Amino acid sequence: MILTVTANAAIDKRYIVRGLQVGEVNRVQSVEMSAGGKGLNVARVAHIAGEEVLATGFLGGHSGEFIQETIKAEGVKDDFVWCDGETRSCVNIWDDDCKVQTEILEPGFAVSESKVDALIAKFEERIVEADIAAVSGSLPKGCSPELYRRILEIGEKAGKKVILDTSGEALREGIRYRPFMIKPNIDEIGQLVGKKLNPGNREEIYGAADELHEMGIPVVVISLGASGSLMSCQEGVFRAQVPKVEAVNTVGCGDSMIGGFTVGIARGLSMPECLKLASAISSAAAMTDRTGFFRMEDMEKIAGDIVIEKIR
Ligand code: TA6
Repeated sequence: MILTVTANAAIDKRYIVRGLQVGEVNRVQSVEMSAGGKGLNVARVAHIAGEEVLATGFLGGHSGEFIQETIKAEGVKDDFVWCDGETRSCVNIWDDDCKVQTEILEPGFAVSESKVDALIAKFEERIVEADIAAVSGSLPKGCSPELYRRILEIGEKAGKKVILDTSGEALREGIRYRPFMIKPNIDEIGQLVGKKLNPGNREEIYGAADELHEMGIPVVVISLGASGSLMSCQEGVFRAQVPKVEAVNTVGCGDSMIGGFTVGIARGLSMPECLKLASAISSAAAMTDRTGFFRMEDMEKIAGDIVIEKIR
């Protein structure tokens, strides 16, 4: 079983507009809503790939009920901590004229200390039956990175692998508690190792990933966008080259990649095999309008064209 934690769930609203004008009235051509927040995208993707998934985190209000009903209908099991606030909405505006994407993310409701304790207790109970856990996304108001520290410590005590996919202070704090895997972007990895990295300088990026790996994080994955991704782990440093796909929505592709890793790890694949599966799922996710979703047939077609190269 794969366990996902989404502290800051969201209803993801994708607006399709034509020629977005800041400061003007903009009419939306079509709207799509999905149960989102990074961990829920991970959960859906892992379920589509055929794994049993349990989603936990915080939910509240009518939006929380919408999310619960939606994931239930999609086949994902859930055990959330219910809070007094209203789960946030995150808006992703796709301008179909200039093919540009704009994201507007709400901060999320305030979570009390007793609810944080309740989530920790749930995680401690559920991690026992899990093969792997993925803890993803930002923290809602009132929730300090302490939440992720406590989760990572429980995971370590239970002898389970915990992936931490977050950013900012939560990531800087989190890496001190040795998550099994992180997936920072180039700016974030630069902040973690204390130097600004040049995206064009591959050697510098490989070196930074190695540095984090040597700090005690078994797997460090860096997305290089359309150029694929890079992974530093015990077996070496690997680069995944992905074929060019007809991308229609790249929101949630990073979450889909994490979903692919959870599936590979739960199936006992080697890390390079996990990278291949995760890259295929993430590329397939870019080919659909729906956020945090992919079609098996797209993934299977892409998988054969992914090249995993050992760099050192
Ligand atoms: O990665 C896409 C996404 O998960 C969206 O579903 C959206 O809800 C957003 O990211 C949330 O990001 P955050 O960093 O605030 O948790």
